[in-house]
Amino acid sequence: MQQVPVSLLTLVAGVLVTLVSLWVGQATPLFPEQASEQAPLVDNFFRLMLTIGTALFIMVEGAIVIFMVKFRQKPGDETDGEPLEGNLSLEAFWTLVPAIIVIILGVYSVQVYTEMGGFAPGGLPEMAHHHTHPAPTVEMVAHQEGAGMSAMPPQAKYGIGANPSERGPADLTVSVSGMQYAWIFNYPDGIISGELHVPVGKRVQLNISALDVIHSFWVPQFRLKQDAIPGQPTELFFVATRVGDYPVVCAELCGAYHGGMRTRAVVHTEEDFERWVSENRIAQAPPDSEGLAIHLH
Ligand SMILES: [Cu+2]
Repeated sequence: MQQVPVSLLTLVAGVLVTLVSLWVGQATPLFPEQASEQAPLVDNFFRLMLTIGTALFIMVEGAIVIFMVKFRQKPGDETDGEPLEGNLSLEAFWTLVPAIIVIILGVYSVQVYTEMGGFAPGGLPEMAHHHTHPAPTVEMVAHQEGAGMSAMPPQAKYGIGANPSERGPADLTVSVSGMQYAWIFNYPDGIISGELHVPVGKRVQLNISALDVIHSFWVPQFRLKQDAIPGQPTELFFVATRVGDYPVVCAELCGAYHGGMRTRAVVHTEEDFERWVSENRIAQAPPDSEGLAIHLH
């Protein structure tokens, strides 16, 4: 019987590895649902990495298994293995391939980050208005908005969406304060809530701050995560695409009850959101809102 040529075997193996890797990358059930415009960008990037990783895994582990079987010690063979020295072309090959993969992934990830909003390069970090207020109040929101409008030098902004030229103006801006162990959301009209409520399909801007230690604002279904840093404002920009109720998780170990630092991000239809705003505006009329702010201390 004639032997199958090695090159043909390699070709078949290559095709199989490619197909299996593509299938694993596309069919992975690892992700929760996509609930923001930004989510598919992140997922596509992750799927590419998973595809490449799967191919490498099969090739490396496959080679180990094949070599274990094919070059195993024969019975009675007590001789040493053949001494092998460097192989320049092989070494160049296994250096070049990972280098190309890393460069491609690097360029792609920057492109995804820019598409999601990126961050504005340069400028000075804004330090004002964050040490004077012990708790997030309506006043604090007003201060932050005021700071944005004054003729101060350009401020470095960190986070997704910090580059306005990439994303345009927001439809809704919410100030988010992280503290041990809760998130407080300040809305326009002086509404204060422990939950994030946003309308579907609208451009939402979150101005994120921390009152004590570093926290991290994370909504897995939005594929967005941003640190909340004391003294250094950060932000997130997103468009929610699915009505629903999603978890907000603190993703930075921030103390003993870090695990309990969770709340909800509720995506409403537009009418629902209007109703939520008007209900809370009535419930939190000025005298009450001060009472609530004091209560939060
Ligand atoms: Cu936290």
